Amino acid sequence: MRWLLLASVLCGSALGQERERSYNVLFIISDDLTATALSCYGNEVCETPNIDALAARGVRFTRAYCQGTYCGPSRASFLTGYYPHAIRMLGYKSPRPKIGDRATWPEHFKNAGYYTARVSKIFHMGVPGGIEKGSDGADDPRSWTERFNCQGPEWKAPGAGETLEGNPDGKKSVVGGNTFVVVQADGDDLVHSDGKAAAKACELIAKHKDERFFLGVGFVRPHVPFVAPRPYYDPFPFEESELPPKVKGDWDDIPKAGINYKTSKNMKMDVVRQKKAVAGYYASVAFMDAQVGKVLTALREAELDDETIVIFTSDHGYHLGEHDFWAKVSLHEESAAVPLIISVPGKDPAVCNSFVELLDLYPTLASLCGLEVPDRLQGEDVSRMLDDPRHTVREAAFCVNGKGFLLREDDWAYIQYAEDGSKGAELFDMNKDPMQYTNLAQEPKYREVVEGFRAKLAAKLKDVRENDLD
Ligand SMILES: [Ca+2]
Repeated sequence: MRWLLLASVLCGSALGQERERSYNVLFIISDDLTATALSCYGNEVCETPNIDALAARGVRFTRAYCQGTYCGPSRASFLTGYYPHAIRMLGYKSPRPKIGDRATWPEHFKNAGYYTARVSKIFHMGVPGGIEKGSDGADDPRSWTERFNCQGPEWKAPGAGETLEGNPDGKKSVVGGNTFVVVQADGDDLVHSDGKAAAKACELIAKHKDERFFLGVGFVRPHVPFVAPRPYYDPFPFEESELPPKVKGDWDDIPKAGINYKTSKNMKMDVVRQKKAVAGYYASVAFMDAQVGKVLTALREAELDDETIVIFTSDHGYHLGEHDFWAKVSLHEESAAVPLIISVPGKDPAVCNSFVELLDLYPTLASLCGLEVPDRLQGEDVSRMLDDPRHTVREAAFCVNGKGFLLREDDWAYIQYAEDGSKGAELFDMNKDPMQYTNLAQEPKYREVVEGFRAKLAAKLKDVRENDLD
């Protein structure tokens, strides 16, 4: 009898530990969201109370970087555990052919017995085209137990709309596509893809609360078109939008390859339209934040806060007029840095200034949930940072676009265009010049720093390409 009792106590305690090491994962990703738009990252105009509340109970990372500054490569990278150059993925296709039978991040959890679900955009999806159709995009079906697309009207939503891009005389009516359009939409949140995604996520949390789940919830705002129900626009009258400083001669020291694909100039946006773009972006962020709030409320109501790790991030950052650049792709700070908040039950809230990459999510979450961490993963397990925010795993974050490479260190940001550097380079002293106005790459004084970075970049790329995929 005593043995039985002891065995049951031992067994119970082992089960208890097992339970302790096992969590649900709620992964929330916004599309094209710059950290600088969030109030918990210091924005004083845009209001994001729900994301702020998550930051207040989790660890907020101030130096998190994406691995590719646009949807396709960024998402393919953190979902597979490889840098974009390892899977030769700089476009918008599914990474599956490149990884063969290797498990993606959600698939790794599925293989461990988790119920895994995708709600809306996790792998790449065209916005707004794919959302209007409600199609799967470049999804990876085997990653998920179930998947749900969230069709929405996007720029066709009834309301007051205006095309800001390529419309200098204001004669164009509201036109869609991947373009700067604002729509103050009639009706409520549920008209739109993100409103439907939040509702589906809430439903799945309630339905699967008694089993382990990995739930990926993708919101498409603030990706263009800037469509949100009218009340979200009210706090942001465009006349009051503040634009970043315009510095005379700002482009003179930026190599041609570093001038972003969207600029105030080539978009033909005057200052009024630029202000409307900022207001539309903020309204879209506020709308997305409200949807995050609904999902977090559902988690609390299901009494799952104590057993669920919540992650909030974006696939890359965004320019809102800095250097007269707009949108993504640039390797400057606004575009390469991402918001990242990780909340783990029982851990103290903190702000962590160590470098992390989105690539770290796969090994870190596997480790936190007691799953095997596959050796092949190119990211790092940063879970120790959640106990000790001073812990570091790398000296530099690494990020690419189709044309160039970024190495971001404590003191420097180094951007090189073309692998041989033949298309120019940018070097910024991030302590003295955090807004990146003065490119030092051509200054004789910094020749050694530049040479050092050239060598570090070559070594990094060699390392990235040494993988098990060929
Ligand atoms: Ca994106």
